[in-house]
Amino acid sequence: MPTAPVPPDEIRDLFSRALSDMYRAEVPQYGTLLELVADVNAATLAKDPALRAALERDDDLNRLDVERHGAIRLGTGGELCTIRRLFAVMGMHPVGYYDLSVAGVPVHSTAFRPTSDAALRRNPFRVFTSLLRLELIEDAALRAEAARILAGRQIFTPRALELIAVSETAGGLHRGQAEEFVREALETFRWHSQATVTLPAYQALLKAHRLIADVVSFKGPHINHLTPRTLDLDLVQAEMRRRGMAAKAVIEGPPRRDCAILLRQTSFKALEEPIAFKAEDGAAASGTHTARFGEIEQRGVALTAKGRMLYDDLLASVRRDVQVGAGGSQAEDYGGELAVRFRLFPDSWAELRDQDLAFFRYTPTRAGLDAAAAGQTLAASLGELVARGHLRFDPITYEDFLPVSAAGIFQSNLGTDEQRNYDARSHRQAFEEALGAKVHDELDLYAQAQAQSIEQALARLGVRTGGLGPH
Ligand code: OOG
Ligand code: NI
Repeated sequence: MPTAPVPPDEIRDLFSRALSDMYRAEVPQYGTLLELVADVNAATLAKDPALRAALERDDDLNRLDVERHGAIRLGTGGELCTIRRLFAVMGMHPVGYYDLSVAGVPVHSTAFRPTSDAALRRNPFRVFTSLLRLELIEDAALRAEAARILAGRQIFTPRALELIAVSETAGGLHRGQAEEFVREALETFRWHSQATVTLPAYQALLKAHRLIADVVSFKGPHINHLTPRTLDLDLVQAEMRRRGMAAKAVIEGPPRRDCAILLRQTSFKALEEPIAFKAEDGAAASGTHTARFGEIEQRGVALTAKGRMLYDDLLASVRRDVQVGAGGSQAEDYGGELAVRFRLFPDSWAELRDQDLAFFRYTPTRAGLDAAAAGQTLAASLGELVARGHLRFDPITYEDFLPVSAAGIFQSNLGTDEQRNYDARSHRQAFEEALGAKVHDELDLYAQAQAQSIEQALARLGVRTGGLGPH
């Protein structure tokens, strides 16, 4: 009699820890970064008890130590479809569509991540997953050659494929299978120092786009970074520079604020790694490839559609007026201008809530529960319940990515800090067809989390929910 299936949340936790160990062994700088982030987080929490209390209330404190995101780049629609099934075994589902071609990067992407509050609390591990858009290679012969190479590779082990199918048909994996699944799945993310193409073929791909060479020349989609979450990005950035790590010129995302919004990110340059290319006429050639890099992130509150529009407008206005050059020139002007323009974005939790710019999780206060227990009639609107101290609200963490920021991270890791703004059509439908599923809308997920918290809070306060708006 087989044992009960292992919860997908637990498989994800096992996998993310195993991946982190593997990456740490492969890229020592990642280990250094983890230590640095842990130190900065501990120091930040020690001097900011209010932040500690807020994170505790939100259950964000427990997950902070294991919180990471990674990224991979896939070559074919078939690979994307199978990776969706692989991530589903671990309770990770595609959320959001990111079109990076608008920033001159020939990919489109989604993020596989847990979607429920409970699963996010357990381990919020996410993987930013990109699909190469071969149709953007202009040279027809090269395009055909790249397609041929990709069609001939299998990035999953036979046993991983079997276990995905077992999980789908049996509704889960038992303990032994889950552990085997983690080991087998890890193989897809491993680094290979042997290219599957010859040096001249690699160079031709490189000339078309560095990213194309990275996807097409190898046996699998090596994990290219794993990013810990810090509570003070500026401090880690300064410390990275002090330790001689080549941090990118600009921090992506919003400026530093009292009330953190969305996502701020910075990365340090890719490592140059030795590669053995496929032998040609009996002669093997060695060379190097840059793919892997380090990144840190700081997460803030998730914005509503209205808040996001304001964010996008302010960011676009800065990018229009201050263009950061390839070597990072103008980076200081950019940072300064960003801070100035974002003064238009309210920076208190109360204003963000009143103006419906961000999502919050509501909980009854002790006073509220006491008043309810004493049989008092409580206020009939959320705003009044908050004003009377019967209900409190805390920011809901942004769990996703930002397309403009992601493009900046791609570009810095491809060897340039230049900001480019292109126009291109989005190809979401083709992406979802390859994926074999629709991506979840991240705004729906945040709205649900907020609505659920309101419903539960009001039920505990004994307030009837009919007709209550968010204010
Ligand atoms: C992914 C770059 C995007 C992020 O955090 O926005 C990213 C890649 O380079 O494959 O990781
Ligand atoms: Ni990243």
